[in-house]
Amino acid sequence: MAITITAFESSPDRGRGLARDMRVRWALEEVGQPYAVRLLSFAALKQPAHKALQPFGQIPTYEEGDLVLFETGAIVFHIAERYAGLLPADANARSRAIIWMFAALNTVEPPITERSNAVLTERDKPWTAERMPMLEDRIRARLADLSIRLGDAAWLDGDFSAGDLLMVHALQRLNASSPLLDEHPNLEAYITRAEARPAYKRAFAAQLAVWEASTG
Ligand code: GTB
Repeated sequence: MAITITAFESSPDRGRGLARDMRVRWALEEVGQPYAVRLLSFAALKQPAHKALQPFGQIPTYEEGDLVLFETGAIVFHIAERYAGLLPADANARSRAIIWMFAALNTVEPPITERSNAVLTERDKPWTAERMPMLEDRIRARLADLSIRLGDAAWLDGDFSAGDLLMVHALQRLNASSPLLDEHPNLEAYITRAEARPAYKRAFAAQLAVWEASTG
């Protein structure tokens, strides 16, 4: 069944792989599934046609035959369930990999997103400078615990999984805007290892090409 996803026609990250279609592209590349992309303007995101697919007016969405999905966690989970390559076959190992999908989305990513929002949209507010140390301490605490758990392992639990994919993408948001990761060389190496995967490189090149085309 043909797969179509949505993405920004002109991404605010200028093709650095930070917009969330990158997760879906990367997951599809890991499992070897081709996909088409429908590019949307910010205005189109808020139109009824897109909101029928994504009630919050965001990218990405995922269409496969009659199936329409939104939320990158659900989309990556669907891809990992349907196609081999992102979750182990052993039931317990699979459940442990799924833990890391939830940990990435529910425990590690929220403080990172909170800080990014403060930097991107609240920079000029009088309280942002006062709030920033607190936001960064919350991230620091998560990174310290994650770093200890990862130790010198290549991936969070055995082979590379959908949990690593979501975790790395959450952490990359920090790489772009803060030195917090510098405190944890093993997390930096973890990101570098993930970025060296051929599937990651193909996904990154595809979304960068969209940005380059949009700038002529
Ligand atoms: N929980 C949803 C999911 O995981 O699918 C969140 C989806 C989401 O945040 N989508 C964003 C969006 O459509 C784009 S990716 N925003 C438009 C809107 O809400 O109106 C988030 C994002 C945006 C910009 C950068 N950047 O510039 O670095 C990085 C990530």
